[in-house]
Amino acid sequence: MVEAVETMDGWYCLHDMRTIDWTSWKLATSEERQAAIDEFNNLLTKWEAVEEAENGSHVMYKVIGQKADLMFMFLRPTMDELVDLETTFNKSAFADFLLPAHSYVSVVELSKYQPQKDGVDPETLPETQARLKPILPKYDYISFYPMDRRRMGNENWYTLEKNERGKLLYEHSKTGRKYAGKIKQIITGSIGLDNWEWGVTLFAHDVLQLKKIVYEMRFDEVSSRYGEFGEFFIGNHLKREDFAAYLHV
Ligand code: 76R
Repeated sequence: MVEAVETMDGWYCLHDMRTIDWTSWKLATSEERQAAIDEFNNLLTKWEAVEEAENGSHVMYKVIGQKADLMFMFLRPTMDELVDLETTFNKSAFADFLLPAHSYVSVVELSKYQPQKDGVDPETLPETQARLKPILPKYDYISFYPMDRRRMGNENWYTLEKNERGKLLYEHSKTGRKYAGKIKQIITGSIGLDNWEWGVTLFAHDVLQLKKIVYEMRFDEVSSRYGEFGEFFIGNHLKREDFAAYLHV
């Protein structure tokens, strides 16, 4: 039987996409709009305190295109905290003006394909812990998409031996490393949690690098033979200080 790989799992993750109901936002009085913005700013202050204490992280992006208007990515140590956060957000006045567009549930994941060095469990290393519980970068652009590993005919990831999968991922990582400093990637696992097997979140300073890395990776065997991709969401960073101006009507 083919051996599975052990995963190291970190913070739980919710990608939360919302569409703004501009019609009702415009119909609200300016006092109602201001109250919604103030309350939301208080929520942001709470989330920032969580991030400051390194108990989670979040980012907020403006989605380009009609799939959504806003994309939040939330990380929390437990699924309970994640659902509490979502419920509190849903109860806020600002959420009255938002329509659900999409969501994706996963957990930050690293795998143990590489052989252990000096018998040290990589999960115990501080650098691994930092990657499993990342403070999300606030880069200008984000790209999120879910993906699967193919299991069809001769292209079946799940019948490949573990060392073979490890080799293919090592090749993949060499492509990835070429984008050091340009792209920051966070892989979240969602087998058993959501409809696809992984979530891929990429952050970039230059939006074109998102296209370049995904294009180049299409030619890595692990993607060309074994990658299946879902819907892409692309966003521009929405800074807290720009939030009120963004909503101004
Ligand atoms: O964790 C590590 O950095 C070790 C090497 C590595 C692994 C194991 C790595 C490096 N990745 C790994 C696993 Mn990746 N990654 C993707 C995508 O669009 C596509 O074709 C694929 C989407 C991108 C853009 C990307 C980027 N990677 C994985 C897995 C889980 C595999 C499994 O178990 O099957 C997926 C789904 C996945 C997908 N990867 C890197 C990158 C980049 C930029 C790196 C280099 C990171 C660095 O060294 O700084």
